[in-house]
Amino acid sequence: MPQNATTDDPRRLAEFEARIARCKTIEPKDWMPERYRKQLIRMMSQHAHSEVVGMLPEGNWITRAPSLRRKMGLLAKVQDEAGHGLYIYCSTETLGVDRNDLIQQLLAGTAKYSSIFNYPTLTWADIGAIGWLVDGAAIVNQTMLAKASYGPYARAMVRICKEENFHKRQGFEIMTTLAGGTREQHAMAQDALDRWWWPSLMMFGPRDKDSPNSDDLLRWKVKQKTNDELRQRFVNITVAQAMAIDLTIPDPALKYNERTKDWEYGEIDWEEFWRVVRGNGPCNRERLAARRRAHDDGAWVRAAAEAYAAKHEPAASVA
Ligand code: BYC
Repeated sequence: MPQNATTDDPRRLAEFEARIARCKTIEPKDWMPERYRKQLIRMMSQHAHSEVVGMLPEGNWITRAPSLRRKMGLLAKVQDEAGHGLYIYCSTETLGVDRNDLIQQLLAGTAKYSSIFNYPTLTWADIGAIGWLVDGAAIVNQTMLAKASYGPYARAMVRICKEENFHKRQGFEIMTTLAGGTREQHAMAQDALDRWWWPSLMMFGPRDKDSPNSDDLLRWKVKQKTNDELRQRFVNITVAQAMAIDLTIPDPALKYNERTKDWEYGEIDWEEFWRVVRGNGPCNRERLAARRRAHDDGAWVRAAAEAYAAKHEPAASVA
């Protein structure tokens, strides 16, 4: 049972759960248990932060993209990620929190964001690997979240998933080109897959038995599938794609199970996962420093926007 279900009015809680059971969305003005609201703020704000921090590893390659076409694709992708952050901050604000407070938590280093963005982008092939694997993992996760019980979050996911599909295709196209190129290019693609494979599996979160939030989220249909179920779905989709472009998944334990039709995979390094989540991954400090710098550099834009709003909003409301 969710932690504070007993402190909520039992009649309202029953109505709320009946609504979810009928697959009706919960909207901002509907009554909701405090625990549901808190879980959503936690998960959605982490998601918004991930989109914004996620711009950094790829942004690093915009000036070094190998052609104008690749540069335009990458620019559009990174800009999309900023948009995703904005949609999700907006939907989180419908739960009664202030976006500035959430951003302050990120800048103070007290908010989480996806572990995956704490790894470095060493070569151009990493841009292919991120689009293919990281956006590929995000699609698997977020297609399910597009059916989440909280309306504003679910609707944001519909649009985001459409854009993520484009991102995945541009990444897979880069990998296909490199894997089919010279011996050096093929090696570059394989090296990127070797470095991004395991962190991509970690994106889905801890094993189900170590996931403290899943009970609440599954019960209230924010999550429709568990962390392990989604991770398995991602592995099944991605192994076939790697084979199609002649790349090898860096997992000697990988094997197909004829009975379950799943690709079974080896043990994830959970120590590495928790190290990165707790702030000690290869790039955690660099990412936060870059976010803080960008926030400071943008102070004049916020001041100008606020001054504009102060000047024009009262007039707009009179009209
Ligand atoms: N990294 O109980 P659990 C993108 C934390 S960006 C860091 O299983 P839950 C893109 C978790 O927060 C897309 N922390 O949690 C952008 C919890 O800590 P707290 C990012 C992680 O919520 C740019 C604790 O571990 N996607 O697509 O049930 C370029 C225990 O975990 C991670 C989303 O944010 C992690 N990987 O499940 C390219 C999707 N995993 O809060 C691409 C939305 C777990 O209790 N989020 N933790 O202190 C979710 O679906 C779920 O929140 C998760 C975790 C599956 C991630």
